[in-house]
Order: sequence, then structure tokens, then C-alpha cells
Amino acid sequence: RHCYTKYNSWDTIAAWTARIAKKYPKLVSRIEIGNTFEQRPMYLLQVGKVSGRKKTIFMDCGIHAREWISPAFCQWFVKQATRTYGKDKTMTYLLDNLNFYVLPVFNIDGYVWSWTKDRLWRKNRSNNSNTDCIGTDLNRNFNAAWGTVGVSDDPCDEIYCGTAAESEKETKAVATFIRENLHSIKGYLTIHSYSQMLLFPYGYTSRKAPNHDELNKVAEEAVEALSSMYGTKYKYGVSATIIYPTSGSSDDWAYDEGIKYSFGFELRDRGKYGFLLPQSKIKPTCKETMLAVMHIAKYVLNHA
Ligand code: 0X9
Ligand code: ZN
Repeated sequence: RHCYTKYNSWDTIAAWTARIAKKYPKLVSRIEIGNTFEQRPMYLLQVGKVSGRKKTIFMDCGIHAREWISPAFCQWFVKQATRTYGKDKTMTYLLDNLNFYVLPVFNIDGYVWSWTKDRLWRKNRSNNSNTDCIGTDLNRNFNAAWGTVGVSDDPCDEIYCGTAAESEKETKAVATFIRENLHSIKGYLTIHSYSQMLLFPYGYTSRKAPNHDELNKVAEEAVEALSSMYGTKYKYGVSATIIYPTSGSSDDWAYDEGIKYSFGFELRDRGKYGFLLPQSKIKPTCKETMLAVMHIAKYVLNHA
């Protein structure tokens, strides 16, 4: 039984994607972008008023299996979009002029594993050669200085980067979809937890991104909007310095593909519960995060 204020299993989320597309045919459609290693279909929701060529923002949740608040946010976003379109002025304006591609769970196999066998599982569930260790870190598997910093080449490690960039079916499906839609995708958002940070490129180098100052300003304003609701404190800045250097991460890759507005969120909390954020925090976390995402979306619409 699906509920926005509870963590939902993959089967429940999958059924929900079908239902919401059916209920709001003028606003939501469901696209299958590929299959996971364990052959589950990867569902993407296109959200926005149907009309000709529109700028779009791609947002994914659940690259890392155990970060359950992340898929909860993607579901919340779609709920807010469908329930407030035509009522809330900002939402109506955004959905009339923008499309959102929302991938509610990127790493589905890992998410299922975190529900059934190991709550703190992070990677996907693909096999590796010459070892019993399972899985690749999908946020080390993109083609952005792949395999260089903040990764491991040991398949038994949590940050194993895979055998090559896009070696994983899940990475390949997302990267292919984004490449095929690059003409319209102006913003990229990837939702993680935890630590309350809003990050932007680069993670793989200390070089400044060409529009660093602009990204910094947008991030500052987004964080300010977020904290206006409950006072939640966020850090913001370059991912390599604010969190730690990583290569093969999705936001750096999207940025280097030409998506000038690329951000990574690390949602609540700052470590009290960590990945085990209680369900009672879903609603406040999603409500405040909406403000930051809406701010970025408005900016992208007006500046991209
Ligand atoms: O290590 C990661 O992949 C992210 N942190 S998490 O705790 N959610 O695993 C941070 C990635 C930071 N780097 C980039 N966003 N490039
Ligand atoms: Zn993560």
C-alpha cells in the first residue's frame, strides 16, 4: 500500500508509477529506459504539461540503495506536482513551461536488497569476476575522470567503480537516455543522503567549473529557501571540497555533457540517524527540499 509519508518497497513504487501516470495523463507519463542487472524495468516519469518543445530537468533518486529518503523525495515531488498543478502559481508556471524527468529509483536491485537482506547495502547487485563480492557503486561508474580519485578497483569495496565507465546496465540506461535528450535537458539533480549539503561540480578535480560563480549563487539561494521552512542548515559548494573528491559521479558527468546546472543533494540528517532516517522525518525533509528544488527549477527555466 503506497504512502508518501512512509518508505515504500520497490513493488509498491513500481505500481504507483503506473497508477499516477494513468490518473494524470495530461501531466505524467511513464517511460521505460532499460532494465537492471536483475532484469527489473527502470521506470522514469515525465512530469509537465504536455506541449511542444520544452526545456527539461532530469532528477534521479536512489543511486545508493540505503538512502531511502531519496526515493521518498522523488515520490513526494511527483505528488506535489500533480496535486498542486493549477492551484499553486509557481508549480503551474513551472509545469507549463518545463518538463521534469523523475527517476524515482535508479538502483532498483540494490534498493530491493536493502529492503530484504541488508538495510545498509549501497551498490547495485551485479556479479563481479573472480570473487563472490557483489555490486558496483553506480556513483563511481559514470564517464567523468572514471577510475581516478575517490574510488576503489576492488569489487569487495563499497566504492568499487566497475570494470569501465558505464559497465553497469543501470548507468548505461540513464546515460543513454540523457544523451538522447541532451537538446532539451538543461538541469540535472541527483538526490542522496545524508549530511545536508548541496553540491555542484567538480568532484573529480579542484578546478573551478566554468560557471562556478553562478552555481555558487544558485546553491546559496536554494539553501536559503530550504532553511526558511524549518531552519535546517545546509552547507553548499564544490563537491570535491565540501564533501570529498570522487570520480565517475553522475553530476560531474552530466555537467561535462553540457548540462550547465548540475547539483547533488545530500538530504537529512547530519548523522544522528544517518541512512536510518525515521519515517516521521519524511514529510518535513521533503517539504523543505521542495523549496530548494523549485528555486533551482525557476532559475534554470529563466536562464538556460
Ligand atoms: O560518495 C558519494 O557518492 C556521495 N555521498 S554518499 O554518502 N550519498 O554516498 C557524494 C558524491 C559527491 N561527489 C559528487 N557529487 N560528484
Ligand atoms: Zn549516495
